[in-house]
Amino acid sequence: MSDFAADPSHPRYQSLLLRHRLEQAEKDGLLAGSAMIAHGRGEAYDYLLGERTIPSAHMATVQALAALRKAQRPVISLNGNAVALAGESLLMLAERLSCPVEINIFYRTPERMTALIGRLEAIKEKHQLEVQILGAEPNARIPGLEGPRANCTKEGIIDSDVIMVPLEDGDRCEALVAMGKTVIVIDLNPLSRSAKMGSITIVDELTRVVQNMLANIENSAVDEAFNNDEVLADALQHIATKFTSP
Ligand code: PTJ
Repeated sequence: MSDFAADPSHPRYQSLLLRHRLEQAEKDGLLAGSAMIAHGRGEAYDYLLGERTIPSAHMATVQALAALRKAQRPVISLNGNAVALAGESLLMLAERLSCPVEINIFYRTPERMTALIGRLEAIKEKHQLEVQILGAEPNARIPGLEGPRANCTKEGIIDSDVIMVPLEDGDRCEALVAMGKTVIVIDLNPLSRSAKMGSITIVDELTRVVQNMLANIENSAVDEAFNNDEVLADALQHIATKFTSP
């Protein structure tokens, strides 16, 4: 972040900071070609949600935390955007949850995998974190998916019971749900296939979600009445209100 010059008092500071992280990650070879497009779509939805955590997203975040804490084999799946935007806090969360992270990318190339693993190892070293980083040597495939994006590890994604997938694509989310897993989706677009397919969908911006999780880690309990369709409907309602209120 060395050449990031914006002042924290700037009204768009947070947005500029996230863009800067992506620009830097692009230079470092971490990102997919369409990463900026995905981010732009996320920004548009975030604007419509008021760039804040709406109450139903907070509820879903607490439910997700509770599921991760209760899980036998939780795992956090990471792609290029997730590492670029929130690599440090995601690894801190994984340590607090005592779970591994697995690099699992849609546009898989050996170069990107090496760059992403290298970035995570550097964060681990810097903060002296005890987190297992999986994905470098895939030994299994997600059933029902074609091509390199299905590559994963048995000890991570395959054997997990609860998996958190920030900014996931719909196909893979569907394949993970079909495997019987509890799939926690983080996606600002409540209309995306991933958002609709997920077991617990957090309609909120990734960096805010991870901060909220870190802040609430001791205070999460499973709510048996949790209803994911209501979470999605509430997010859409917030967006609709944006258009109808002055
Ligand atoms: O690193 P790879 O190869 O796995 O590729 C990652 C991307 C994100 C490029 C790939 O998965 C992709 O193309 O994703 P999509 O289909 O564009 O979906 C990304 C979703 O994430 C969209 O619905 C966006 O609204 C949402 N999104 C983008 N940025 C954020 C976000 N949701 C939460 N927080 C964000 N910061």
